[in-house]
Amino acid sequence: MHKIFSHLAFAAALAAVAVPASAQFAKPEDAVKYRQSALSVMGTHFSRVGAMANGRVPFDAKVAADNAELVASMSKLPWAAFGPGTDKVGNTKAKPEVWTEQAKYKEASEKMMGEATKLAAAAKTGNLDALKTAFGATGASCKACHDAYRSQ
Ligand code: ASC
Repeated sequence: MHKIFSHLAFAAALAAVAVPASAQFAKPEDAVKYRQSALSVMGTHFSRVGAMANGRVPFDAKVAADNAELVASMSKLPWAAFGPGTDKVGNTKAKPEVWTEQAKYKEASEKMMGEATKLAAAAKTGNLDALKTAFGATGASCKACHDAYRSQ
């Protein structure tokens, strides 16, 4: 009996590893909600960095670094939720090109993750000019992806 359970547990573990990222969501709607939520949280923290980069709030190196770190972490999350079958779901603004131009789309997402990582590194230096430069580059990578892959 015990042995059967351990076999079952092993089979379940193998299945979990083999399941593609897109199938980690119970419903396609859940994937859309997840990616929109991740992008929204990322945007919130990016805006807090931007407020300092643009001089709207006083520069606080610790706050900038904490927020930039969150941007870099959050930037890794949305992509697994753009799986097959999540293209015409709910209120998604994702364009068909996400799925028809997979290589270019992946490149754009990787560009954004790279810029977000650089933003976190720049914020850690405590140098406001470095933060401004990295903020601009990160924002441009957000915009490039939105222009190509998000409808108005
Ligand atoms: C933000 C945000 C984006 C980007 C983009 C940059 O703060 O939420 O999507 O910056 O607007 O152009």
